[in-house]
Amino acid sequence: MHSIAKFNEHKTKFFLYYLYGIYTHLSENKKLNNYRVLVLMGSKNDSAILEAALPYYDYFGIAAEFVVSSAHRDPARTVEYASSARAKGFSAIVCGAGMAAHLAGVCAANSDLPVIGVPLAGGISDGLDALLSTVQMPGGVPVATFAVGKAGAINAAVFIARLLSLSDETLINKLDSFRAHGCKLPISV
Ligand code: RP5
Repeated sequence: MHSIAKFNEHKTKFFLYYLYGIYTHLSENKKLNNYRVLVLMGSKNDSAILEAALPYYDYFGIAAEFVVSSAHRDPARTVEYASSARAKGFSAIVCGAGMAAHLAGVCAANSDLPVIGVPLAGGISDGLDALLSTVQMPGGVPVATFAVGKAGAINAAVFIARLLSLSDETLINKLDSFRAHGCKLPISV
């Protein structure tokens, strides 16, 4: 009798450890796969600059989805992307556009997610037109506007990692290593 009770006790303990293992595995996975960022660009020609940030998103474990949708050439589609982004599970929207760069502004007008604008060169004064079009938003409709070009695209990824690190210790550690490498990606990502 005694040995049966002992056996049952072991079985119960084993079962509880098993459940705990499943729970830990699922929550780790959730943490790793949870973050999604929508990266919109005004033209296919903008993709090389915006995709330069891809290794940074990878390093921080953030899934970045790149989509071409112009505020001017595909207005309805762009509004749909912005207004459905939160429900689809995105944590932020990054918008890269050149010339009369209204993409980030349109997204900020149609979503309450953090919207980051990356002005791109190609128009007048190497992107000064896009910078002013992106940054000069009316009060209440914010677009966090970063540097023109590749640096801005990369900083968008790092900034989003910093925002998400407010509630994620794994990201705090990743940011620590990133800083220890001179704010560059460690060699083996
Ligand atoms: C913007 O105007 C795009 O973001 C691109 O940088 C620039 C030129 O656009 P396309 O003529 O290549 O469509 O809308």
